[in-house]
Amino acid sequence: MLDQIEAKIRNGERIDEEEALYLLRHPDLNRIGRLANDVRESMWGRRCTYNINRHIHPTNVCVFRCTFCSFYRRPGQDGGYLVSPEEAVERAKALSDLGITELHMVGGCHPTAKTDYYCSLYRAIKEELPHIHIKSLTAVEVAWLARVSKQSFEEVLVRLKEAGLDSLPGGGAEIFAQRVRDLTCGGKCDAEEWLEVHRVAHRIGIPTNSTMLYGHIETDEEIVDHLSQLRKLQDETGGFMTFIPLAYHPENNVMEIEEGPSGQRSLQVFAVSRLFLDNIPHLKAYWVMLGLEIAQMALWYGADDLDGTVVDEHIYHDAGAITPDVLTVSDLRKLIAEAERDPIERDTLYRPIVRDEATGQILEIGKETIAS
Ligand code: V47
Repeated sequence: MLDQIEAKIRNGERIDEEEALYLLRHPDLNRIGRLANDVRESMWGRRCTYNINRHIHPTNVCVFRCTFCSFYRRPGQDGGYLVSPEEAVERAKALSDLGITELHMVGGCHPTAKTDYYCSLYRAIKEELPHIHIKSLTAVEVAWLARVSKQSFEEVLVRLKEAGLDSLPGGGAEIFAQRVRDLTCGGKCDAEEWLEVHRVAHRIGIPTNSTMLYGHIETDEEIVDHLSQLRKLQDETGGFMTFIPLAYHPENNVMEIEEGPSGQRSLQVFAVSRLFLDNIPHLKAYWVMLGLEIAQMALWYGADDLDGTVVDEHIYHDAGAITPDVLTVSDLRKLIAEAERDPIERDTLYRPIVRDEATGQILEIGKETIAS
């Protein structure tokens, strides 16, 4: 069967769910990786993009109790916070001389922070730093805002976009299967709502990312079902820029799983994702979760992008990630070059960025998204 699947892929034909499942379970990881790498190279050659970004978590207070989450505080619990727009601007400004092009802002579903709060946050940031791309709010947070603000997804997203929101990150997707959601994140938005938020975002011109949290209680079938639902929506809208498999981190939470996924499993998930998601242009290796070594290897198993310089990340570091909490641009470039790939800085929309080597100032942002 592997020969047949390989022939199909080399012919440019789409593989189906059963074939993806077969690849996910096949012991010959290197052959599957080779195939994924050939697909990746046919799209991107030797290029590996990265971006210069910073994370801000506007709040860690959350009404939901996801068992894998080590980051949230219950409403009223010690240690909970809600960042003011002024504080967010100060934090972003403190790092803007490092050349960041993107702010990645996600957090908890706060009981009282409504759409207005996020609009003020984005307006304050854009007023001081108009060139910064704001990638913010997972679909779960958008669905929550719609609920507490008593607005439709579209109303919420239109207002946020007018205030400065540029794109949505891919978080909150976890695993779409309701069995897993009931056991890990019951109550928060389900697959249908997650997909609907992204569908609406795409329709009104907000590009988005997609993720999958793997390596905990999910089955292989549930992984393939997750990929399949993303592929279907992408066929419909074309609005996903990238897919990011997120490796589960086991510490400081109530999920009774002692270990995250092995390196072998992570590389197989990357390779199958590249082969199955033939309509999502980019596959991102998020080094914070994968660890630097597996992230570097993933560049040979389908990934074409390494995120990012990432300062001040808490969701995974609170869950026990032992990766550094910042990589400099030269660290990132070295990691990519050591893997025999060509490092290219990009903005959030995957447009190549050219900088003055001496000053670090941006000289040019490519007009076109890096396209296959
Ligand atoms: O949805 C939470 C995950 C996600 C744990 O779009 C955990 O560019 C592992 O989606 N172990 C949020 N994962 C982060 C996210 C993301 C990250 C980087 C880039 C982008 C992008 C998006 O973090 C959550 C959840 O799936 N998460 N807890 C944990 N213990």
